[in-house]
Amino acid sequence: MRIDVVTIFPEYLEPLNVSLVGKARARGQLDVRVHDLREWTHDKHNTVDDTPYGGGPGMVMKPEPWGEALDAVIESGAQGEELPVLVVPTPSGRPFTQELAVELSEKPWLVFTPARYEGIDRRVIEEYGDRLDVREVSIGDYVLAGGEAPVLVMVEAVARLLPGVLGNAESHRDDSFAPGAMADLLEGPVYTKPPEWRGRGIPDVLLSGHHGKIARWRRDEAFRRTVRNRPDLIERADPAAFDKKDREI
Ligand code: 6GU
Repeated sequence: MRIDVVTIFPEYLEPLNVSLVGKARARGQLDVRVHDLREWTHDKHNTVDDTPYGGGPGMVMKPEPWGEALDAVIESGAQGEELPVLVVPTPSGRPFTQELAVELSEKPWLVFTPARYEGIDRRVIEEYGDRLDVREVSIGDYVLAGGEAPVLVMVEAVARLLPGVLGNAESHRDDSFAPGAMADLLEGPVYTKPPEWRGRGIPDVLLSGHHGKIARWRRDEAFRRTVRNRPDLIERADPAAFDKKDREI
């Protein structure tokens, strides 16, 4: 997969050199290209923002640098290569979910446009919406100063789904929000050695070697945790997803 990021803070994307994403890049599984939006300005001060039409607080990102930057990035695709999906981080976008992460992980090419200030002139989103699949996406119900941190979040969520990026092919099977038997439930608690730490032991069932009992215990713990932390997930789920033992909890 290829990922381009256009930003006025390229250094904010440095963490993409580290850990899972960094390793995927080093192995050639992921081609990440970070671009400085100011390279597509032409004035002495490399201006990227201006005051909003209609008045109001804050500044709006000017359309011309974004247009030149996105044209250049799109044209840098190989002849005949598919067009990218344009991912526009904004607190007014649709929620970024595991489902969207999976969908994006199946695309060959993503372009992210993290904005600062009050966002990008609307005409940019309209212009590229006529030519590309454009997704305006929010990572949650809070306001950040810019879209760079959301890009780090989204790239990591997508990269770990790419074939061969996670060590163990089964590592996402039990993820919270992963489809399957535990769909709709959060992951429960986990333990490792030593068997006793500061007087605290391990639930006996995990040492029993009884796989059926362990699976049931894990499900019960996942259910309990979901009821406590995310009751909305239980209410939203298909009632058929829950069994009699769940209902006893
Ligand atoms: Cl994508 N951008 C900003 N600036 N704030 C956010 C967000 C995005 N998602 C949640 N809050």
